[in-house]
Amino acid sequence: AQMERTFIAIKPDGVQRGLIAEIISRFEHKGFKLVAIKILVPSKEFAQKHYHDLKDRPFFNGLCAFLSSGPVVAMERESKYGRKLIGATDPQKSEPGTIRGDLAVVVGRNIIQGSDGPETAKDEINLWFKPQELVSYKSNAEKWIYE
Ligand code: YYY
Ligand code: MG
Repeated sequence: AQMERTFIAIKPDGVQRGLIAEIISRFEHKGFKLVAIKILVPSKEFAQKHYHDLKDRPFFNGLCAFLSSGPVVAMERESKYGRKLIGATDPQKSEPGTIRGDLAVVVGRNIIQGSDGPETAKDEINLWFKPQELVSYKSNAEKWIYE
């Protein structure tokens, strides 16, 4: 496996429920390298850009209204583990042990966004972060996490 960049966002429900530290700790404990992090309230237009692939779905408007309804914690992280920590889109179908499986109940309040692959990760990171917001450093933990 190769080091993969991923965009992760704690949605307004996760922030309001006091789950920022819980969610961040899961990625931190799994050895995901933190490259960028910030808190912001996205505009509705920004949410529409982020979810542009879903613009024809019936839930698009509500989804964009929800994402822009309060603060979101946005991150870029790097790992060789993929998106299994997050769990299936519908928390009713996510396995216990995953973030959504443990902490969320319904699909419209599934507390976290994670890019679904390297291509969408690239687009999402470019949308949410300016290049100067990404921090370049050597993780000293890596030699203990990877062989
Ligand atoms: O990547 P992921 O968040 O797991 O699912 P997507 O298919 O990209 O959908 C984005 C977002 O839309 C999802 O996290 C909740 C919402 N949504 C919904 O409200 N109802 C659906 N039937 C499907 C998705
Ligand atoms: Mg998605």
